[in-house]
Amino acid sequence: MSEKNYSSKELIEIEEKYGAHNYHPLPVVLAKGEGVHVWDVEGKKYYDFLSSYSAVNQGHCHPRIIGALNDQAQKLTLTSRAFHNDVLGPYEKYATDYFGFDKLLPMNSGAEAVETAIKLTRKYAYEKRGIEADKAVILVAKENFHGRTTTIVSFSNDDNARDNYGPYTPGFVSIPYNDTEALEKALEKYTVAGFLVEPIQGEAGVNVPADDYMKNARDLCKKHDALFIADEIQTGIARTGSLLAVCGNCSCEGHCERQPETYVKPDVLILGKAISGGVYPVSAVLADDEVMEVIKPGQHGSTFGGNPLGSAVAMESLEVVRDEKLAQNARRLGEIFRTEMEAFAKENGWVTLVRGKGLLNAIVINDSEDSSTAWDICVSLADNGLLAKPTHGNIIRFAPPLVMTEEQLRECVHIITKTISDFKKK
Ligand code: IF1
Repeated sequence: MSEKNYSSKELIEIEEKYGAHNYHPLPVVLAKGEGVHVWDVEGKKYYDFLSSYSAVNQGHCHPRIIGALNDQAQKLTLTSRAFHNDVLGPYEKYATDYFGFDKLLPMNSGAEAVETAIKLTRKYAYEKRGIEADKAVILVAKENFHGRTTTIVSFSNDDNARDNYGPYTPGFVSIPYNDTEALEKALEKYTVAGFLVEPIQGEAGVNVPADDYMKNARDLCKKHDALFIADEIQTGIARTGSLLAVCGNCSCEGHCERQPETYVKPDVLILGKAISGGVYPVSAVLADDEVMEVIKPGQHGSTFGGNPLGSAVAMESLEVVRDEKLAQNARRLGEIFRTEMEAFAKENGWVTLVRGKGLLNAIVINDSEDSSTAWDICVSLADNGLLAKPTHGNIIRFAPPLVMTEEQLRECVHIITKTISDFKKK
């Protein structure tokens, strides 16, 4: 097919006509990515401050990860699990050592991994704890985002993600986020199989809980024999300044040292996105044998889960995180970002709050949730060469690739603060 050089405008029109309208993207059409930068069809260069929702922590098209993709793609891409392949075992060994668990169950999308964790948790409750069939409850936090399957949206309280997809899957109880007392009460009231929670709520607007929330949740779950399930699909892989957000404030050397005093080890760890550097869909559920062994042959799986191409890409993506000390860089640059933005918020009427951890941050815009101000500011940011997007209404998330330098970060802070200073409400 001849590659006509469509303009951004033409490409948006083609998508509009032939594609489902399940997204409302900013009017930017990207054609190239390298490190912290992306370029649109017309060649305009941008800083990427979304990182594909924290899937591109290692930077766009990282040469080592692309190299791993290309090498494996020349050999073997998919075998299904009907047979073994020579990459899956080494990947499982590498990743379970990397994160400190006995076993890994490989899947593809984040939602698939969350669904896997739900099935694992329920099966463990019935077969190991003797909970009555179909009576297991999984606790979830209000304002959660765990994906978009029918079961997952069954426990979402975001109407846009949930409406008109019923009938909904039962067996989930919502409790307030960052509320240890509410968690304890629910654990006492219900037959709880597990508590599924994001260490920081990304989509809800980068809600950072109290420092001891994860540890308290871990301890309460242990006390009630419920599994503590950490969804680190967005917060994991060094994004929040530690290898895992549940690590707390350990002095992570780019590789989880599992500091006993701060490492809050979940019973079930869910990973996705940056585990494969934004190069290929890979997700994973990690747990120790006591939990993982409830799944026997034929009881769970997927065509692409554990394929050699994704496994090779994931190993290299994780190695890059460790070699380039991306957790430390995220922690250091995140502190600079919040300090600079907090100083700006003091003198500018548009920014009411700055919050985040590592390089997962957000600002709250001083306008109503249903106003278009946050969106309009993001359009102006794009005009000024920086890509970001609002989460809910008046909150703008800022999450650049973790390979950013301090000089680049300071340049981006300048772009953000100047854009907001010059912003005039329409
Ligand atoms: C969209 C949100 C972010 C996630 C957590 C599981 C998943 C996600 C903590 C599911 C995915 C993505 C999905 C994407 C936009 C983005 C997102 F806005 F939807 F909520 F990041 F905050 N757990 N998040 O963040 O993983 O199946 O997508 O691989 O659906 O619009 P997935």
